Amino acid sequence: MFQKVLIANRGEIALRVIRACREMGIASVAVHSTADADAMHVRMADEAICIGPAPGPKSYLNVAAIISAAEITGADAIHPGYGFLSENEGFAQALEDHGITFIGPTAEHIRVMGDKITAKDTMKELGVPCVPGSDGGVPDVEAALKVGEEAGYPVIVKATAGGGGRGMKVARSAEELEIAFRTARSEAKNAFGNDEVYIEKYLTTPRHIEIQVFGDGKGNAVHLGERDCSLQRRHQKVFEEAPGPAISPEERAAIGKTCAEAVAKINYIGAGTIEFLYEKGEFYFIEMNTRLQVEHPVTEAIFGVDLVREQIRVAEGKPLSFSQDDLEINGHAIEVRINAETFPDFAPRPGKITQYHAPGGLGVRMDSALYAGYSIPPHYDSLIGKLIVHGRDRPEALARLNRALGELIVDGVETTVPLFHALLAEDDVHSGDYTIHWLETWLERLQTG
Ligand code: MV4
Repeated sequence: MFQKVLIANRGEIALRVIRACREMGIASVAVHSTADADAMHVRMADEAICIGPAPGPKSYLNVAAIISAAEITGADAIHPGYGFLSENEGFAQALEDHGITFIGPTAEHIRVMGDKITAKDTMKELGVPCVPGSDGGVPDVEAALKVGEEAGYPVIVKATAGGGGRGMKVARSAEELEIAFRTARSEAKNAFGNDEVYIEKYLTTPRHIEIQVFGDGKGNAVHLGERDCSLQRRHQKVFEEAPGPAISPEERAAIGKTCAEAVAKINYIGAGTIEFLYEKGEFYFIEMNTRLQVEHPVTEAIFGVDLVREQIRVAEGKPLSFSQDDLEINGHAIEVRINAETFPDFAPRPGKITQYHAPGGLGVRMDSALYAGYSIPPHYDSLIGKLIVHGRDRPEALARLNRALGELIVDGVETTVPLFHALLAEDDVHSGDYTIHWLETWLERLQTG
């Protein structure tokens, strides 16, 4: 049992973890930068400790300062939230070395999945369907052209140290591939200090479907279905839902089973997300995220489980509180990410919140660390809240989203709420008929009139 958990994060996700701790009778420690002294997570935690100046690398990414804070406050474990140190192998290892529990997977699993080639090799070995392409890293242009020839164009060159859309180049012909290969290499060298790249067949019209998995670290694992996160801009998701409107119960059961068995086999512990491209009825693995994701609440809504509580339980060495057979989907959930940004150009707009009112009522959850009088600092990402709605079916969830957006008041800064009102006026959003390219194409059309 943990007596005290330190949360190495800020904003809404820090509140999310503090809430789970409180329900479990565990004391919480907030850490914060000097810019966040007045932040809600500092107020809501049982204790708070300043770990450094405003810039992320000096505070929320400062491993030594965070471990010192855990030692000073006597925390047994650290929850990393998402972003920051959540998928940092060195941090997980450092905690292990200091006898502090990392609430997440092992350093080894973070390492394997962080390198996209070893992740894909591992998944292939475990029977998870992958995108056809090179067998591991591609050493030179000649080898690249051979892969292009065999897979057929278009292909995509990806950096093994990349992920989340960083370090990718599409090539539509052998001529383009020569250039794409060289640029991808040199950009990867510059960005990640690792120039290894691999090549895949480029899928032109896929959906982004991700499977939520959960392991106990002792060879048992379950899946909690999929989320459809196809509506995104520049690799930033804006609208996520569960279940996926394009996925049948049979497809869900089959890919879910494959994923749960895969992570069980490697003794995976905690929450994980296996990302796929989905096209013409087939799933193709692309990456695995070894953290709790921003959009986890849509899965919580339809399954009625607390994923952070389960993360803490398995980190304590306890079993999951449910089995696969206990997990049944109830209705439909949608999350929209509300950013302090202009619409339609998405320029960040930090500033002082003069009024704030969260929507409520049946099937509405607002995860946010905002309050009236709070000043959004300019140093961090612009997510200021997640609105999650749950209904008996997709049309009910969409109607509830529209209603809840109408109740939300955020004054003092611009937000992306107008984006969601505009999206809710689109037939394609109501039919669920979109690919990963829909949103950017739609935004281009908006901008050019
Ligand atoms: C792809 C792809 C098409 N074919 N791989 C982008 C993020 C990274 N996780 C993988 N990405 C893609 N990989 C193949 N073989 C298209 C994308 C992609 C994408 C994927 C998911 C969500 C949004 C996307 C937007 C552009 C490209």
